[in-house]
Amino acid sequence: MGKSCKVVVCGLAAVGKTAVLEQLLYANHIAGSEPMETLEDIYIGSIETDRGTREQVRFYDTRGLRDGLEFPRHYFSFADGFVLVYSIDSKESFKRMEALKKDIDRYRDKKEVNIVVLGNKLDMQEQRRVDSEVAQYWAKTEKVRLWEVSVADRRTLIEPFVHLASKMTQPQSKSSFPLSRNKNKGSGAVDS
Ligand SMILES: Nc1nc2c(ncn2[C@@H]2O[C@H](COP(=O)(O)OP(=O)(O)O)[C@@H](O)[C@H]2O)c(=O)[nH]1
Ligand SMILES: [Mg+2]
Repeated sequence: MGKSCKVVVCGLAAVGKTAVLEQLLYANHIAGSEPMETLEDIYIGSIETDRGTREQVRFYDTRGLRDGLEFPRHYFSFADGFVLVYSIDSKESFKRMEALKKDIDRYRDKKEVNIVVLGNKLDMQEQRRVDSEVAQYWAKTEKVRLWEVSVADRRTLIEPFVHLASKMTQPQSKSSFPLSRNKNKGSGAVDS
């Protein structure tokens, strides 16, 4: 087992950050269930990378951003990776995600920071406000990978997280996670 990587999960309130983690690690989130506001929770996962190694990852699930709420700067200095989440039914959430990407570029201390972007709630096609191609074009210019995902379809969540874990732990290994979370929550496992 390699070193433990620290991944910060961030984005506008209610885009599904907590739901994504719970569904990825425990497969127990029902999309549309009563939201509970997050302050900060830490989930510990063991992920099998695409090189076949298993890496421990610490996910920091952060408080959802709203108007007037700045993302705490301290996250920028210790994170090895970021999962930026927006919701395809909210242009505002995409804008906030773009702003977070800029802030990461501005404030990060480490040279090597891996970022993946999730456009969540893919199941809500009729409410789509963020065009798929526009989002992918943005990702290309920013040199980040972007996936549209849905908590309602857990399979869509695996690839982005395996990719992130694999990148963060290069050059040694590949990916698979058994994941458990600490801090008064529970524990779980993810097999791809
Ligand atoms: N339809 C749908 N609802 C989702 C999805 N992901 C999350 N949700 C719902 O969106 C709400 C907010 O989710 P939550 O994880 O608390 O958002 P957070 O504030 O970003 O942590 C909850 O009611 C979730 O069930 C998804 O992929 N599809
Ligand atoms: Mg939350």
